[in-house]
Amino acid sequence: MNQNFCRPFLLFTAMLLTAITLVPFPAHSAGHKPRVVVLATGGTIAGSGASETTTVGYKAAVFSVDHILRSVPSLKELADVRGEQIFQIASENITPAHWLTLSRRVNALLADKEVHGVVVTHGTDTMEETAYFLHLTVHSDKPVVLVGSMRPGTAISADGPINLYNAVALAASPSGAGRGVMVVMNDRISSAREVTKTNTFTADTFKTHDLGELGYLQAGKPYFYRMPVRRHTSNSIFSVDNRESLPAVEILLGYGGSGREQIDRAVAAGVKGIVFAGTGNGSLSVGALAGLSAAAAKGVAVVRASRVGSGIVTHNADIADDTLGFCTSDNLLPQKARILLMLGLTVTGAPDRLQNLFDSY
Ligand code: DAS
Repeated sequence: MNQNFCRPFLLFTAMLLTAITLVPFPAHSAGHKPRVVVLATGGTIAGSGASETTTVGYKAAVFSVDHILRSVPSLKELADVRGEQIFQIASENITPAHWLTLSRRVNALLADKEVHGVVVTHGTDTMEETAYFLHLTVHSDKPVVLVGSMRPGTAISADGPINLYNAVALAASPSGAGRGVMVVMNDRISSAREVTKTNTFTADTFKTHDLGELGYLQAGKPYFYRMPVRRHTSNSIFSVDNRESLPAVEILLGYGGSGREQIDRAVAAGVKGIVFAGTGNGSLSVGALAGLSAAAAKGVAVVRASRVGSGIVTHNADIADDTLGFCTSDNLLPQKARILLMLGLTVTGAPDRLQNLFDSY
């Protein structure tokens, strides 16, 4: 091949190969809908009531994932959806062992380049905890969306179908990537880090105090206005690989008259960490301070949180946290602080390194 022809041809070929490698191919080949996997764990969204007016006193975790998917035929307009029944439980019965299994399955599914996103159907009682555990242990930027319902599918105005439709729409959308694990309920998109259940029975129960939701879903389209700031998913150091259990961490509550008895009992039971949901700014009674100081001296990780529901627990303000070896939860709710502490204890027991985790996740 003569030199005059060879050089331009090689240059063109090199440019073409570069272009092909730089163009991000979608997780689904052109012309096909994004692939979304729905992992079903149970809850009210799979629940069944005695009549169409039974909105409390129904049985959770009855219907299969295939039954739930069939109840929303328009899902197939959004995505290529398939379901897996990973558990079938009311979520008050979820355990760290379930979280480990679920996180490993989500990571395995998202490692498949054909899978665009994952939806987890879940009971509402502990959805905020499962969502946060996945927020800290799923190592992918692809959308992971938790969804449930406050009324069983057998009830009039059941909220499960529209919540599931919205969740699949978000998991199938390009804009759902890179925002960490999200909770979709009642047309709102919330971040796993802050969202919490605030009412025992109403459809609008999931709220994010103070800091607000990430956005909305309307007619199957996500609208975003926020990005999570703290570390999560691909930027998280926590791994569940080869882990069959997590360190035991208890949540204790401060109240009028609370002393050290509950703390001493937890230490005697062998806990590795205590999240103490104190009054106000994580305040401790004299007895609780004595009990937690003794616990920290024995090597139990202590995190001061607050029962208040929003705001920052201030480090080294009224209590000499560094001197006592205490951590503070920043603005994490106690049930979220427990999850971060359980995972933190898989990498360190040093209070200063644990505090760095509470300051960055
Ligand atoms: N028991 C509740 C649960 O499974 C029902 C629900 O709200 O999903 O969390």
